Amino acid sequence: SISFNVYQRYDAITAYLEELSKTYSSRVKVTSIGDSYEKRQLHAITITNGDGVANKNVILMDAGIHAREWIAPAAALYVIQQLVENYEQNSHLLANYDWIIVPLINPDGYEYSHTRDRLWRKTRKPVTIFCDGTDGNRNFDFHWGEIATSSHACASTFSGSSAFSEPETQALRDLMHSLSGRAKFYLSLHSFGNYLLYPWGYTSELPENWRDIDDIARAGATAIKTATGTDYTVGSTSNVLYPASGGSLDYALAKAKIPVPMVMELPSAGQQFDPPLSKIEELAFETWIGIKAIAEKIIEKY
Ligand code: 0X9
Ligand code: ZN
Repeated sequence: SISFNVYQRYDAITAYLEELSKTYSSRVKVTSIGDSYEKRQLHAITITNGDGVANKNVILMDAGIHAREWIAPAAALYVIQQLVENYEQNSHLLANYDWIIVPLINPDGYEYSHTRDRLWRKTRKPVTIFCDGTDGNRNFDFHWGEIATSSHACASTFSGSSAFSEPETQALRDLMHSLSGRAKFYLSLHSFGNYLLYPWGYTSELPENWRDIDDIARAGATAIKTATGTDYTVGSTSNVLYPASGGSLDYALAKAKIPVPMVMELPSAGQQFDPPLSKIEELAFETWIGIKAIAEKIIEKY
């Protein structure tokens, strides 16, 4: 089991995933999709209904590409807990779909934000003798380095020495491509600001299927509003937040051909990247309500 009254560290998250894979071995598999720069395993949990049917459609999620956004991995763990430990109530979400979740895609940065620098955002691979780290969400190879990214190694939005310069973004890229054709929905969890975002980040134009994506995102926002009263803004990244290129969101649609990709910027509870410990569980629950509503739409339409 895992508790939501603290922000869990990498080792505790890993132990929880291992525990689930042992306790629920017919429905859960934990794999490593690669190593971080500091040689931490990047764990993906595959959750199924255990019926043994191969190559089902997939819902793909990640969290924690930005180190300091601690509520994001917490919410991903909550989704995992609901799908695995509360399976009976959620089995409809696993009948024809498998879920693959990477709850902490940037563990080096996450640990560094716990031990050294609370506001660290990037990965941890050195770039120059003075500065470390690349913004993982500027490092994807689609309009890489064009907009709202920095070419300065010391900047918090440094796009990297090249596209996919980081082992963490390479691993996520490879996972996306390995699920090509199967993955229908991709969700990347971030914080903060209550946004449900879809492509594009690189241009204010909209993707050809934006009406479908928008409709599905609004189902999530409405479910959250109904459950807790929390407001989410829904729209394309460049139109409702800011233009930015090289993110995993745009890459998922353009290159991995995942038809419905979204970024969710979770609430701050008035404390930026530090929602109080007493709020973690309710924010994670509320996020789960939104994700469940979105997943139900996806399952119905794809
Ligand atoms: O700037 C970002 O990477 C995200 N916001 S955050 O405050 N969590 O850093 C927004 C990402 C939206 N998606 C794209 N830029 N494609
Ligand atoms: Zn972020």
